[in-house]
Amino acid sequence: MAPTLALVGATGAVGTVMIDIINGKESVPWGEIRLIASARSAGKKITVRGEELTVVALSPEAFDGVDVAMFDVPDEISAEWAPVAAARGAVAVDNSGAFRMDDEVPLVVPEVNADQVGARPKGIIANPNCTTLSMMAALGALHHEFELTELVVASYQAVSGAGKEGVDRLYAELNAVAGKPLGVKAGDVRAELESAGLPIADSPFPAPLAFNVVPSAGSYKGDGWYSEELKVRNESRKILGIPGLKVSATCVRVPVVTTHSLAVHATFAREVTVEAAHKVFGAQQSVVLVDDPERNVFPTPAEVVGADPTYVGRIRQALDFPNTLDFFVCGDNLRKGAALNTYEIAEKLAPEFA
Ligand code: 11C
Repeated sequence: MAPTLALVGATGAVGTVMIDIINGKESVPWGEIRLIASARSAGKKITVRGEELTVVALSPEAFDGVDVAMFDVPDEISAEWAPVAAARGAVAVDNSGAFRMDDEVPLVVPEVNADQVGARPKGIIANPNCTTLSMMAALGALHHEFELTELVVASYQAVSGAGKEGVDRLYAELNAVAGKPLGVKAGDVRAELESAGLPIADSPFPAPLAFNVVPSAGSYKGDGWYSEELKVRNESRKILGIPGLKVSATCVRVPVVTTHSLAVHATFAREVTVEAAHKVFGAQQSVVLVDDPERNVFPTPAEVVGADPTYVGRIRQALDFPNTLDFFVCGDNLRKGAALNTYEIAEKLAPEFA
């Protein structure tokens, strides 16, 4: 019998993208697809692959008969309910941060470490943070060939990483400043937002996003580091299987709706050239090379949004650092960065239950 797939958080932002991904597939390996959400959303009707499904409330019984349960919910909901799903016999594929650094939970990017889906003593597999994920297919391919030893990244993160609240805030700010000659005097954007009834105290971001960039993502963790920067370091090490990898990240929020970008400075144990990197990326199904600087051809988030692959460009040899490449990566943080990677892991599991 074809396996049963559940989607927990079916009505949320990532859950909605997940349903789009499932609907866009030519074929899927699933028999039943079950949509699960909070009691507030239970009863809602959503069409999946031509069939109108009714969302059921999250409960232990909702996992009965489920083989694979994908979780796109906040950390605390996953922390409580992924073990419940696992106890009921499902494999939980969790997109939250609740289990990523648990030694008994593999952190999987199928292009890099698909072999780890079987090593899941807790019945849980974690999906990485969208910032880490946005560069991982490209970085993993280079690591495989040249052995990564050091990684320095700066992120340019879209507001949808902070959820619907982040997107609503950016649109509201842009609306409030539209057509006004702002960004020319310190504090003028902040003052304009205040007078438009949009004080920063009410924003999910600690500074204006309009006409601005904000060097903070996630929560402050002490010693100068924000949570996103620590996640990039810890998760990259775990996914690539390099516990001692030297990593330094600076995560920055930018006025982009969806698609994270990263400027990557990667050092390898072996000699690497731009030509060799082009060849490696060219052989990757999920990496698209957009790299013709003479013609100003490179990836940008506005042109990558909605796409599944990781886009890479601006590849160059660092002038003063041996065995080092600098490049620019764009990846849709809601697709490969969240829903798509989770779904790809789920599909890898399907044959176990067929
Ligand atoms: C952001 N990367 O852009 C975050 C969102 O650990 O799954 C995802 C947070 C996470 O704000």
